[in-house]
Amino acid sequence: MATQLSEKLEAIYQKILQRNPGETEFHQALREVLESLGPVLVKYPEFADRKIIERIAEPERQIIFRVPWQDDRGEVHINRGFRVQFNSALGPYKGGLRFHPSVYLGIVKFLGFEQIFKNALTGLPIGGGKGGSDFDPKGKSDNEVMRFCQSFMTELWRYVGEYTDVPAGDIGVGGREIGYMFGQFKRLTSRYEAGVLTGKGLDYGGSLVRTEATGYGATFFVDEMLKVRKDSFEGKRCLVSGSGNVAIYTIEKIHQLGGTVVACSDSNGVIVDEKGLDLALVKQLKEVERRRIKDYAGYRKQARYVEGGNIWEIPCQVAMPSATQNEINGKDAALLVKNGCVAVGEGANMPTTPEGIKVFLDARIAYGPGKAANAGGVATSALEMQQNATRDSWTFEYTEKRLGEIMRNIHRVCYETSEEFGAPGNYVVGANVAGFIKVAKAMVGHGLI
Ligand code: NDP
Ligand code: 2IT
Repeated sequence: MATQLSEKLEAIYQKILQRNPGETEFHQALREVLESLGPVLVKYPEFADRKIIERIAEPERQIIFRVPWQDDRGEVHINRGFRVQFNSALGPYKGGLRFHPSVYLGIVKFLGFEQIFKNALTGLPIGGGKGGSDFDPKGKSDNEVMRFCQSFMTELWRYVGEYTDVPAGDIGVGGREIGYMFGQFKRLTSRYEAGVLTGKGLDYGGSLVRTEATGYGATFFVDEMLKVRKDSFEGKRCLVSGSGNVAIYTIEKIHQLGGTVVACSDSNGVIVDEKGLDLALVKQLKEVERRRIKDYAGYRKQARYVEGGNIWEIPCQVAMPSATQNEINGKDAALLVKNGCVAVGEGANMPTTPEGIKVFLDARIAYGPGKAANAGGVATSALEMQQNATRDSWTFEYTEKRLGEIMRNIHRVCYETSEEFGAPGNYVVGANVAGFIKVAKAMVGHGLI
């Protein structure tokens, strides 16, 4: 099913695979980028001469560590912590931390690898990195989460800092966890270094709009793709998978732009509300009470909960996957297209399998890949770093305006690059090529390091 690579790129790909056995998600993310790079190596032979691809695919540094902690009954648990500092050509390593039982090196590396190009697309001075742990925050008390975060930072603090590596949130890591990690960093270092983490609380150096940024940004990106097609969100029936941070603010912005989100989900099932999701209720259940999305059905008569359901079977015009990797396979993609879906914007990282991507591209619907569409989160993290560096804090309106400009710019760069490289309207090619060239040029400039 995968697109052919040139002989040279195939050889590079095979060699990287052999060096990194078993890291299937990393292999998938790598292959997707390589499939876009053929024409880049023709235009820039110096990238091949200097082995830029081989260097980009090898993280600059990888840290794996033990994270011991005690639960509320005093039982001892051991988790594994990761930080992969992938590429610092454009700035300090930047990228989130994921706490989820599925986390292992292959997941952290796929996320870190994509982060390099995503961060380049923002136009802001940030390199790429990612980290996390196989810790499962579900069902843990507040005190257990705090003890875990403190233990995690007790090792991580040596490797992070506003000029070296700036982590943030991702799945399972939100404002609460960032707060506990910031507190422990401050305690261990005796430094109030606000710029060491982003996604902080608004009381201590966080930025307005960071909470909303990924979902808002992804929706802005889809809005731009629709504009190219002389279309808009107005009156559109939409699906948003997941019910976490990205999903919630995607729903909010879609509703502000005149669309209606009729379903969301979690790893257990799907909530369908044909009248449009009641976002205040979703926020109360998920953000305030930390409950499951299933409980929504108990408060809205017309809503139904489908345990184990597949959200992509519901007809829609716009789909915004906002849960996790590989949540849309080839069959799901074909069903979406068949049911009249005209635009897909990825709030999640790599939510569509290679087979699914092929279906969207062949059908020529507007398809915005994660590394472009969800870049609003990390871009607003970079705005938080700017505010911290100048000890300033901006208004919501100003910060959202900056986010909107950044997303429009990313869309424009991806679109123009897709045209320049012979694949007009293919945002996968646009994002991969534009992101790669920016990083590659900086690496050439830095010499062989
Ligand atoms: P949250 O932890 O807030 O929410 C995650 C949501 O996705 C939950 O509803 C969760 O359901 C669901 N989910 C997670 N893992 C799985 C799984 N293996 N199978 C099915 N459902 C799953 O995370 P975010 O909203 O922050 O992240 C969502 C996606 O967006 C991720 O891909 C992340 O990498 C990406 N992203 C996040 C950014 C951010 O700023 N937070 C920025 C850019 C991208 P359940 O509760 O059942 O696990
Ligand atoms: O995948 C992502 O871009 C994030 N989880 C956000 C990273 C960040 O540093 O804000």
